[in-house]
Amino acid sequence: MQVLVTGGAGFIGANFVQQTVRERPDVRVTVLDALTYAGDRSSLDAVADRVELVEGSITDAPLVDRLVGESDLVVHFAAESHNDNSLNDPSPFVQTNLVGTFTLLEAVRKHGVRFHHISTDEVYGDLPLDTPERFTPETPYNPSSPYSSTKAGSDLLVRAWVRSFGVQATISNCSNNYGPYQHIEKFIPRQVTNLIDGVRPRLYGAGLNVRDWIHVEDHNSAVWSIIEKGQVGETYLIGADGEASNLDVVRTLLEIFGRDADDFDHVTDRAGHDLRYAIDASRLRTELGWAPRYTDFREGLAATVDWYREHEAWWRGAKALTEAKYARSGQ
Ligand code: NAD
Ligand code: TDX
Repeated sequence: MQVLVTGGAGFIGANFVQQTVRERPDVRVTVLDALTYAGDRSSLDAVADRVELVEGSITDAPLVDRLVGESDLVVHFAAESHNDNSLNDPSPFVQTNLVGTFTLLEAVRKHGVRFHHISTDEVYGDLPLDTPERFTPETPYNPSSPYSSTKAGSDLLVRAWVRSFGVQATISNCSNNYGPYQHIEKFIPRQVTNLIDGVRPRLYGAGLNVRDWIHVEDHNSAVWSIIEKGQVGETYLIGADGEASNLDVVRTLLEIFGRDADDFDHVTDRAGHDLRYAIDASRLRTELGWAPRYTDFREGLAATVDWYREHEAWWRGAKALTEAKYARSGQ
C-alpha cells in the first residue's frame, strides 16, 4: 500500500510515519510537508531510508494532484496547529487548514483515493470546568479561535465531499497530544525545556483550564484502527481519559524535576482561552476495539522529559526565538 502523509515532518505526523514504518512493512510512505517553522526534516532521520519526503505545500494543486494520483491512501495531518499563533496572524491558518484541505479533497475526489482527515476536539468549543459532560460525535460545532474555526471548516468540507461527491473519507477529532518531537511552543515541551534551562514554568491565567491528554502513539494507533475498521463517512473521537488542569501538569513536571511545587509563574492569559476539553471515546473503544497503551500520565510525562533531555540538539535551535515571541505578548 502506498500512503501519502501530509504534515509528516511535524509532531504527530512524524510519530505516525515512524510507527507505520516500524509496524507495517507492507506500507510505503511518501511525506508531503512544507517544512514550515513547525516541520523538521530531522524528525524523520530514523526512517529516512524508508520514506520519501517531498517538500511542498498542500495548497499546490498540481503537486497534490500528482502525489495523490500515486497513492492508495492519504492521511492528512498538515496544518497550522498553534492557537497562540492564530491569534497573532490567522492568515496561514485559512490558507493551509481550509484551502489546503480543499485542494486535497479535490485530488482524492478525482483519483478515487481513500482519505483520513486528522482533526481536533477544539472544533466543539469548550466545556464548563465542574461537570461530568464530555464531547461526543453529536456535540455541535462551536469553535473559539482562528485555529479551531479553520479546523472546524476543514472537517465540514470533508463531510460535504463525502455526501456530495462520494469521497471515501473518515474524520478523527483527538484531544491534546504529548510525546516526542512536539514543537517547544506547545505547553508541555515549553515547560519541560524551561525546566531543563532552569527557568520557571509559565501558566496562562490561573492555570485552572483543563486539557484531556493522550500520548501521541495512542493517537496514531487509533488513526490506524479507524483507517482499517472505521466506516467511511463517519467521525470518531479519540481520547484516553487523561483530564488534568494546567496547574496539575506543571506541578507534576516540577516534581519530576525535583523542584518546589510553587516554582512557577502566572502570565497573561490567552484571549478567548477555552476552559475545558474532555473526550468520550467510547465509540472507538466499543465499535473498533481500540484501547490506549499509555494509561499512566505521570509515567508518560517522565518518559517525555527524558526524550527532551536526550534530544537537546533537536529543540535547542528554536528555543530563543520561541521565547522571544512569547515575551512580546507578555507570556
Ligand atoms: P505541527 O504543527 O507539529 O505539524 C504540522 C506539520 O504540517 C508541520 O510539519 C508543517 O511543516 C506542516 N505544514 C504546515 N503547513 C503546511 C502546508 N501548507 N503544506 C504542507 N505541510 C504543511 O502539528 P501537530 O501537532 O503535529 O498536528 C498535526 C495535526 O493534528 C493537525 O491537523 C492538528 O490540527 C491535529 N491535532 C493536533 C493535536 C495536538 O495536540 N497537537 C490534537 C488534535 C489534533
Ligand atoms: O506556556 C503556556 N502556558 C500555558 O498555560 C502555553 C504554551 C500554554 N498554556 C496553556 C494553554 C492551554 O490551556 O496550556 C494549555 C495547552 O496549550 P497548547 O499546548 O497551546 O494546546 P491547546 O491550545 O490546548 O491546543 C492543542 O491541543 C489541540 C494543540 O496545540 C492543537 O493543535 C490541538 O488541536
